[in-house]
Amino acid sequence: MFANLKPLPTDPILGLMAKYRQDTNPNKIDLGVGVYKTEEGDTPILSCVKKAEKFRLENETSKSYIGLAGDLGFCAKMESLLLGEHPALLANRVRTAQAPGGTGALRVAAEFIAKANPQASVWVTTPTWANHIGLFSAAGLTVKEYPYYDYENKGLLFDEMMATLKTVPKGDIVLLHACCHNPSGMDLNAEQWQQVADLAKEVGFTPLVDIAYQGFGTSLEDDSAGLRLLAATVDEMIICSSCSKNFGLYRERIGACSIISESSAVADIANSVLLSVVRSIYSMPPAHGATIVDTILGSEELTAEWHQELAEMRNRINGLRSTIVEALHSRGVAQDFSFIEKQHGMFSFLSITPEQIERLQKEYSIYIVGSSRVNVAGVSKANINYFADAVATVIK
Ligand code: PLP
Ligand code: TYF
Repeated sequence: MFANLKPLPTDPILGLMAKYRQDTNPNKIDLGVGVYKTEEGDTPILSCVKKAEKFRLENETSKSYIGLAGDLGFCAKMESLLLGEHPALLANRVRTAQAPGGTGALRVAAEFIAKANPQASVWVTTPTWANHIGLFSAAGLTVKEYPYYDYENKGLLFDEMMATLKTVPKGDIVLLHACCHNPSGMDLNAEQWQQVADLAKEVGFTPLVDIAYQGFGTSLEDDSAGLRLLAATVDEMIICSSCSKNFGLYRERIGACSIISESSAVADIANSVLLSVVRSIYSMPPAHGATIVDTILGSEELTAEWHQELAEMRNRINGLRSTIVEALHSRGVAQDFSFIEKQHGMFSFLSITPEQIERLQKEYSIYIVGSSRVNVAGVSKANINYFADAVATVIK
């Protein structure tokens, strides 16, 4: 039976990661997979995480199951982190299930949507994180796209986006990136978020917000402002969050799927469906990541330390954006790269050709995703000149 299987392509981003690891060039630079890196090129464990782990190791009393929704303390703290003191929370309209990473949360959301409305299409930005398409398709949902990134002007196709969203049938899902859009780095501003929220209310589509980089853009509050605005306008919404980046907990696989319903009574029904979905996929989520986040957010001291460590990561990324623009422009390149400074999070498109990307990899061991997406955090003082010289050479 297995002999009948056809081989499938691997994830190009993860494939690039493997290729980089095999490269023996001492000057190699990894600007591929979206993982934060320090000036030294490491992805260390946050100090607040180390402390929380130590505390848990000493104080954990049981390894018994934690239940379908996971760690309830974690779930409540995530709701506050995402929504603040939001009317939807005060009205008891939000239910959250801990999930194995943001990806797990998205897959749970996909199955939840398939139960609520199997005919629903999920609308995603052009372009979007490639996994979005696979995750929703795997749940049997149709994935459609709406215009988003303006490749030519390195901004947003906001009018085109709104024109398409106006045509979305009632009951469909529109996926929005809360901040630090992957792969373009282009985010909606507050006014645009309000327009999208008003349109959702008018047209009747359900927003699904993917928030995988809260705190990496401008601040924890600002990065969730659009999401909060949406939740204040519409009756129903889904939020898929991830602690991989902002807590640096990538391999612990920790995230959450939150459902906002029109009333507390409907929220209870939605919750029963959400938990039944969880049970049919993995029964219960792993505990470790949730206990770490719960411990940090439950301690004023550790929360303060986390805010500081998060700000360090964010400031480094934003500083590198300016460094890259300066380094390229100082080499007299004809292309204008100033857009990199206007974008947020770890990613931007360099907007160079596939041939130039290939030359960077073959001749310089600089690894960039085929779409020209770079992970800004992979640049450092030690490699910026090598990187800028190489880019300037291949785009001449
Ligand atoms: N959503 C987006 C847009 C992402 O870039 C990522 C990437 O890591 C995720 C969700 C999920 O991340 P994870 O499953 O590692 O928590
Ligand atoms: O886009 C990225 O690089 C991150 C990490 O299958 C990632 O979101 C990439 C691919 C993948 C899982 C995570």
